[in-house]
Formats: sequence, structure tokens, C-alpha cells
Amino acid sequence: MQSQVCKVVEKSKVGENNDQAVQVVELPIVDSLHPRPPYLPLAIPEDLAERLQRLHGDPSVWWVSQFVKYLIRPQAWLEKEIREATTKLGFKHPIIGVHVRRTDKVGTEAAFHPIEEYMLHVEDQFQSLARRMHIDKKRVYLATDDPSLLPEAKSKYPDYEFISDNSISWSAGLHNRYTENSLRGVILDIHFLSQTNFLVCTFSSQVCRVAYEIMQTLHPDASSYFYSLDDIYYFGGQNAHNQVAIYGHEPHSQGEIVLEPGDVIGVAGNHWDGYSKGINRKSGRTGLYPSYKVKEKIETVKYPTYHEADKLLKKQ
Ligand SMILES: Nc1nc2c(ncn2[C@@H]2O[C@H](COP(=O)(O)OP(=O)(O)OP(=O)(O)O)[C@@H](O)[C@H]2O)c(=O)[nH]1
Ligand SMILES: [Mg+2]
Repeated sequence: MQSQVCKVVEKSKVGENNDQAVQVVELPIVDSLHPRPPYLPLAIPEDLAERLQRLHGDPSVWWVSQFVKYLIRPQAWLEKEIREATTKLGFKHPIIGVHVRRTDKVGTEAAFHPIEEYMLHVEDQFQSLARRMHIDKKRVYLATDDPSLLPEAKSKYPDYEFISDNSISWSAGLHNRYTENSLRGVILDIHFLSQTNFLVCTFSSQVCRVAYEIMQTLHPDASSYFYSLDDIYYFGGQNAHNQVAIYGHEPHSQGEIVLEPGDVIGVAGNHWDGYSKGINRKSGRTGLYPSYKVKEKIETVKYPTYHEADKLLKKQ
């Protein structure tokens, strides 16, 4: 990866100490990387690709999650804080995580979704979990930046137990968001969301997507442990997300596009009604197509490997 990572002399140090030897790794906002390295999500390493596709429902998110796991490893003080919060809140399994992103997001980057829309899927999931495990109580971990939601949810759904720290939601308001206290709150919310049995949220929010990424590090394959009310999973600044048609499709109504087996489709989103929207890269047409008629096109890239890994692979 050496060639793609920008190694630059840190300017402030040059000025202060005239120390030309200091090198820093610059990590710009992914969207503004130029040239675009092939290593960007949703690509996965070629040497792992075959095994990953066999073992995980979404190899790209698994690969991203390995980096997240390393980057967010907690220090001792945070581990202690997490343990204390777990006891204080009474966080227990089975539990479903609900993330409701409101405030600045609504009407700008995402649509408003009432609590009823989330709870429909929460109920569905409890029914499905009940086939596999004993449900002593229908517990919901509620994370949100809207402090009015917890009392609303409690009064509308009295047969559920909502586990949530309302003071964290208060601290997530626009005026308090950039304080250390608020940062601790969102770290705890993301941690607890990742620990739940299933997530119901909007993947338009990075908060839920990162919880979903962390979740992958806790199970062999948690790729299906979510329901998103809006976007499909994406990594902000990712390279093109393509699918391949496995069946042909003739449009039944206006707005649908023709697919021929093998066509590459750039997916824009899933409408969660059986149809997805995207662009057929062969015909250049944008429109709807049945989601079941395509599969993911997994991009693989030759990542540099360590000598140790090379030796291990040769032994297999
Ligand atoms: N504690 C808490 N804070 C939240 C929650 N949802 C959103 N927030 C707040 O909203 C902020 C979102 O900040 P942004 O800078 O917009 O981060 P982003 O990565 O763009 O995330 P999204 O806007 O959610 O996609 C977080 O830093 C929190 O302060 C939540 O469930 N719990
Ligand atoms: Mg944001």
C-alpha cells in the first residue's frame, strides 16, 4: 500500500525545528483522494476473496470491519466506562438495537421516519429470534439524537423494555454535540448498538453503519443482522458499487430497465419492495430492476501481503 499512502513532511515541524526528516501519513477525506487508489472499499484482497465469499454474506463489510476493530480498540479507561454503563443500563441479551437519526439529518440528508416504522421490524425480528432462543423480555436498545423519542417509545410500546440513556440523547443535540461528554455518549451508543442481536436503523447514518461494521467482528457472519429503512450499506467515499445481472429482465412498467445476464449495474439503492434502482452500464439507462435478478460484483485487488502470510498460503 506504500505507493498509495501520501508521505509528506509535516509543515509545522519544518517551520519550527527545521526538521526535514519528520514524515507523517496524510489521511484526507476519502471522497477527495486523488488519484483514487484501487484499495478503497468495497474492494477486498484477492488472496482472501474466495474464502471470504464462502464464509461471509458481505465480504466488503467484513474487510472494512477488520480495520475498524483495530482503530477503535478501547483503552483501559473506556473499557471501564463501558463495563459501568452496561451494569447501570441493565444491557442484556436478547436485545434489538434501534438507531433513530434526527436533528440536522432530517430533511437534508435523510427523510423522517416515525418510531412505528422501526418497531414494525423490531417486532418481526423478535418473532424470528423466538424460533431460535428464549425471549424473556422484548428489550430494545434505543440510540438517538432526539431526546423526545424515549418517552414517546415507552408510552406507545409498553410491552417492550427500552434500554437507553436519555441524557446521552440530550448531549447529542446540535448545541452540545462537540463536547467531550457528547463524544463519550455517542461512543457508548455505537458500542451498545454493535452488541445487539439485530439492528433496525437508517444506513444513511454513519452512526448505524459503523455499529454494523463493529458487529461483524463479533460474529462469524452478521451480514444479515440489520434492517435499514433507507440506504443499502456503503462506505463513505467508496469506489463504484456494482452488481451483475444473473437473470434477464424485460420491463413490465415505465421506469424499469432491461437486463441481460452478465450486464453490470451500478446500484444506487434498494427500494425494499422487491426492486432496486441503478444504471445499466452497458445501455447507460437508469431505472428499476428486480433485486433478485442480480448478485454483488465483488471487486478484488492484489493487496501487498506479509512474508509470513505468503509462507502460510504456500503451505495450504
Ligand atoms: N449519542 C448519540 N449521538 C448521536 C446519535 N445519532 C447521531 N448522533 C450525533 O450526531 C452526530 C453526527 O455527526 P456527523 O458529524 O454528522 O457524523 P456523520 O458521520 O456524518 O454521521 P451521520 O450524519 O449520522 O451520517 C454524532 O457525532 C453525534 O453527536 C445517537 O444515536 N446517539
Ligand atoms: Mg453527518
